[in-house]
Amino acid sequence: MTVSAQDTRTGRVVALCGGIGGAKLALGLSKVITDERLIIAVNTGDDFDHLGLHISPDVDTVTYTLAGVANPETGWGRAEETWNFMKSLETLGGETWFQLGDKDLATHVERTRRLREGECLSTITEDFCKRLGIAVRILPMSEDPVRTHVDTSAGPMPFQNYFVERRCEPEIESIRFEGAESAGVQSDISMALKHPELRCVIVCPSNPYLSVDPMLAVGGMRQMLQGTDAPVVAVSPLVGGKAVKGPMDKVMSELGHTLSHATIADHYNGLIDGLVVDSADSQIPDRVAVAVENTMMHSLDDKMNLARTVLAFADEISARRPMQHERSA
Ligand code: FO1
Repeated sequence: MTVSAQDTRTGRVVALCGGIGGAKLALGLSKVITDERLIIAVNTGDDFDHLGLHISPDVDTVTYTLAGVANPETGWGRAEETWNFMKSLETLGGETWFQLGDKDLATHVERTRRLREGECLSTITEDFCKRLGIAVRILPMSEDPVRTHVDTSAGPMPFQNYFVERRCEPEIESIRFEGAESAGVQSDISMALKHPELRCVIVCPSNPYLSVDPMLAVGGMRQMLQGTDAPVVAVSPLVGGKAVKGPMDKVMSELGHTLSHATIADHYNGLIDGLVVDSADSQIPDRVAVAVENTMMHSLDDKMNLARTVLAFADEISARRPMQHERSA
């Protein structure tokens, strides 16, 4: 049974969100905080130009998920898709390794047209959200181009060529976020992070290395997270000691990391006040508060329950936190 109790606390919540895993918690949050108090800041490091179109995969995954039109099997693209465009493209010898459904194609064509007319990505994204009936705010992490590139055993390549075209087969050696340093955090996200009324920041259970790190690399983002009095709470993307899906296990081991909640806590060292994990992990440094909860999200109830748990955990950390003047005394 879905408890419809909505969260009435004031204060903005900013959720940092990448692809599919993060989108599940973003959906849960959007059912608990149902208006513009919730800002979902989305990774755009996966963006790329393809077939002459500007494609923003994580923005679209989150938008489609919150609009209830995402493909339930893949998590990306639209439900009830048709593939006439791809079939025709194949007959013309076009690139078909990146699957673009007919409904999904409209998003890329219209976004590309509006970008070319000089509109910024956040304006376009918010307009699409309004048209899809989404009441919370979904914003790209930056208006400036940030592009994830991976250095692999098969040489350097853009993220989508690694993740989709090469199906994550090449061994990953390092990850770079081109343009991140000179990029600025999207202005509404930045204002929310600096706002005295900020309630908390939530790092959704996205891949820390591929989906969250590009966001942390955007100029000023780390400083804002370290500078806020609001608690920053992350949800570990590991369940049962493994990644839920996607290449996380492979990426983490190829980067030399052990698969543990402690590794996640260390990775976010100095940025997070709390970590929500599916099982206790005694190696987590005690500077990080830990909540042990079910973090596997199958049903909408699971997503809403985890959202409520994370918000309550953040509020608890706030309540325990000495006020600014006490701390500076
Ligand atoms: N992921 C795939 O594994 N294969 C695809 O053909 C594919 C197409 C695609 C089209 C639009 C879109 O928004 C996402 C798409 N994705 C596809 C997912 C995409 O690679 C994302 O970057 C990942 O979900 C990681 O966030």
